[in-house]
Order: sequence, then C-alpha cells, then structure tokens
Amino acid sequence: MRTISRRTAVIGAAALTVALAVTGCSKASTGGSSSDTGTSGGGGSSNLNVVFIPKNLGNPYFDASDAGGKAAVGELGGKYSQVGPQTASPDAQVQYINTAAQQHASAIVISANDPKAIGDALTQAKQGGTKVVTFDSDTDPQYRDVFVNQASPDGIAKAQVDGIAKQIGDSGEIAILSAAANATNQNAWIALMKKDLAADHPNIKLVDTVYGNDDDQTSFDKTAALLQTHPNLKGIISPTTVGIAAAARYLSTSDKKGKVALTGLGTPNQMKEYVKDGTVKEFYLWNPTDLGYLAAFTAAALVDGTITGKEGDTFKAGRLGEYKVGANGEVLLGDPTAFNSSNIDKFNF
Ligand code: RAM
Repeated sequence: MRTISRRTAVIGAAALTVALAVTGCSKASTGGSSSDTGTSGGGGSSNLNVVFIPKNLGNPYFDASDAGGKAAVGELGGKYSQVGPQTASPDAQVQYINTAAQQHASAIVISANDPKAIGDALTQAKQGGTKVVTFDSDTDPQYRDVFVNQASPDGIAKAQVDGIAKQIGDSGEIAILSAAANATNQNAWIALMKKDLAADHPNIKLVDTVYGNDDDQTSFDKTAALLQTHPNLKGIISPTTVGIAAAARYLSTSDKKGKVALTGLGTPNQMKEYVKDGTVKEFYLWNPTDLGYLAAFTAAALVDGTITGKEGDTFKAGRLGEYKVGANGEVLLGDPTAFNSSNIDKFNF
C-alpha cells in the first residue's frame, strides 16, 4: 500500500529507482490537437462518467496521463473523455469544468494551471454532485475532494537540485525555466529547490527564473534569452516536460551544448535524442500513464462511495494495487525515476 507524502521523504537522485516506470507505458492514442477528444474508455456499462481536463492539450505528458485515465475507466466499464484548452493559462479550463458539470459528469479529474482561478467553477460542479479530483497540479484544497500527487515534492525538488549540482561541480550560476507562472506544482517545487540550494549548495547561485507557459516555442525562446542574458550560466533546471524538451532542442544545436548543463523533468520519449547526442546527462520524472490511471481509479472510488477523501480511506487502483488517502486529502503515486544513458531505452512514454 502506498501512502501520502508529508514532506518527510527526502529522495536523493542516487536513491531514485526505476521501479515505477517499467510497467505498461505506451504512447497515448488520444489527446491530440482537438479541443474535445471525447474518447470513450469502455462499454459504458456503469454510470461512471469521468472527464479529464489537463493543463493544456498537445502536451505529450498529458497524452500519457490520458492513456492511463482512459484505460482505467475502460476497466471499470465507464465513459471517459478528455477535454481542455490549447493554452495553459489560469482560467482557460473554466469553460470545460462548467460543461462537464452541466452534463452531470460523475467526476472531473483536473491538473490546475492556477490554485484559485478555477475554484468557483469546481465548487459549483461539486455542488451539482460531480466529484473533483486534482492530479499533477493541485488547487487550493477546498476546491477538490482528493489530490493525486505524482511524487513527494521534496523528492522532486531534491533530485533536480542534486542533479544540477553533480553536473556543474556544485558551483556557478544556474537558472530555472518553468511552466506557467501560476502553476501550483512547479511553484511548490521551485520554492523547495530554493530552500535546498540555500541549505546544501552555497556556491550555486540561482540568477533567474523564467516562464515558458508550457508552450514549446515560448520555452525555446526563453532558453535563448537566458543564455544571452547570463553569459556565465552553467546550468538550467526545467521542472516541466515542455520546457526541458524545448531547452534541449535549443542547446543541442548551439555552441553551449555540453557546456551548459540541463536537467529537470522530462518524458523519456522526448528526451532520448538529447541524452544520446550528449546535450543532457540526466533528468527525472514519474510515470504519467500510471498517474492518470491512479487518478481515474481515485475518481471512481469517490463516485461509488468507497472513499470520501478523508485521511485513512483506502481503495483499490486496478493493476497498481491498494492506495490510502493521506493528510490533506492527498494520494501519492510513488517515487520519481532518474533517466540517463544507462536506462533511457527501457521506457516508452
Ligand atoms: C509539464 C506540466 C506538468 C508537469 C510536468 C513535469 O508537462 O507542467 O504539470 O507535471 O511538466
């Protein structure tokens, strides 16, 4: 059984395991450029009707969570769909929440672009009987029933800080290339990374934090600007799959390749070529397919009354086994994985 993170576990990069991501990962078949993929996840034999709302569509990370959600709802015989905005802006998800509520979805499973901006819409949905699960990026707790957290925030922060320290000899200027400025998950990790840097890496100086909004071109341009503004930059941490892939693409053809280190959170499929060409040594992530799968089972457990979201509630999440709701209504997927040239070919998401 897995339990909740309470900022207790501190996971060093060296301690990261590959255990999480070796099972059944496949590229999503849905979630492309349409604003309403409307895919059905099963025979619809139950009353379960789950609507996934990612931060934005067209992001391979959410294609993977979509595949997991769809598989889980299919196993439960429910109806599944994923809808969402093209851009990861604070209130762009509101219209999709309202529509799901009007259609009496049994549950909304959402990754929030902002902890507050979607609060009213989610409250209304809950008042109408729709269960609300946040996954990946939380809202303020009062707006949802349960948050399915991908990994301990301390572990995610420490892995990236230790990773960059290892790669730049624990000294010099670094910058952060993040997602949207209000993203709950990235902001929590950045705050913890700053703490780790101050406590354990006094010779590393964080000189800038910039936001690519989980948009490929914006992230690419921000990388170029960072390198220009800070000629002594030795490393970049990008705690977003969109950012790290765009930064790697920029670095791979620039004269900074191999000179400016890059780490952060990425999907193995997007990062493989940059590990192989020497642009990136090591980066981190959990299994987003499993995250979507667990979030869907959490939603189903709320809908059928197995859990209410209170600490200590337990439920079964299909092939992942039994989970427990912890403090603050959180369910924790597990540990992140470190990816490098020794293992990257084993993963497919
Ligand atoms: C991006 C999103 C997502 C985050 C990953 C690591 O795809 O910002 O919320 O969890 O990166």
